[in-house]
Order: sequence, then structure tokens, then C-alpha cells
Amino acid sequence: MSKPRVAVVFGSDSDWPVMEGCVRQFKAFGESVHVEVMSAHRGPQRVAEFASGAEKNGIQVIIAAAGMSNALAGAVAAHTCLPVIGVPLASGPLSGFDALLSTAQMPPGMPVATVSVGEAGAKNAALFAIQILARSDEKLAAAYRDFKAEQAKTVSVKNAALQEKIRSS
Ligand code: RP5
Repeated sequence: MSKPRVAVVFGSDSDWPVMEGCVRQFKAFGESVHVEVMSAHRGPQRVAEFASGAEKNGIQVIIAAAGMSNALAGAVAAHTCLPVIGVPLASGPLSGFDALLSTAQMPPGMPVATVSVGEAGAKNAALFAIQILARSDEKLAAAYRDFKAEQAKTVSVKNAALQEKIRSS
């Protein structure tokens, strides 16, 4: 596989069951990923080192996920000019509301594109990163168009099945 253009980082190995869905989504598009556990609070030096070197290491988009007080996405954004997508995770007594606010409520001048909490957000983060990469990669853009068409087909198949069920009931 080619050198990763995307990095998926998250605060703990306990986040992997959700973030695996994000990585799987990249694999579905044939995109290799740099995956790493790093923590803004427990290991801030590695976060700074990774984020400040990411661009020269060929990374174009970074996805940063964490639960509870998610400082990771903001800390990564502080050390890079690359686009950062933040994924709030539901791993505490507040079920992700804490992580949602701490990921989304960035101060002006320090953007983090925040997706929804948990599995859907993790998957959408990957799709959003694919959309960004696809702007300069026609093959990936075509694959993304196919993905959208496939989704629309699924909806119409489900609708046809439901209409049939209603007719025969
Ligand atoms: C966050 O704290 C992590 O991203 C994780 O969601 C949560 C709990 O981490 P562990 O105690 O399981 O390592 O920083």
C-alpha cells in the first residue's frame, strides 16, 4: 500500500472499537491510514511531535478522536496547518456530550471540523477526509461518486420492499 495521506489518532486503545469503523471506511476506498493512540493530557509531547511533523510526512488530513474532555483534536490543530476533523466519543458518564462540546467549541482562528458523537461520526469523518483528498485525486472522486450512487440505490430498494409490504398487507 502507498504511504498514508491520512492519519487517524485517538486518545486511548479503549476508543478502538469505535475508531475501527473509521479505519475500515478508508480501507473500503483503498486508502492506507496511519493509526496511532496518543493523548493530549497523558502524553502531550508525542501529540506535538506527531502533529508538527505530519505534513512533511505526507499526511494531508488528520482525524483526531477522544472521549470525555477531548483536547486531542484541538491540540493537534494547534501544531499543524493541515485540516483536522474531530470525532467526539461517548466514553464517560456524560455519554459524549462533554467530548462534543470540547471538540466543537474551538476558539476563533483554530478550526476543528467536528462530526457527530460515536460510530456515525467516526465513519463520516473518514468520508469527509475522502472528499477532501478526492479534490485532487480523480480516481478517488469517481469512487466517491459510486459510493453515493450505491447509497441512493439502497434507499430505493428499501422503499420498493416497503411499498410491496404495504400493498400485500
Ligand atoms: C479519553 O478518555 C480517551 O479518548 C477515552 O475515550 C477516555 C478513557 O480513556 P481510558 O481510561 O480508557 O484510557 O482521553
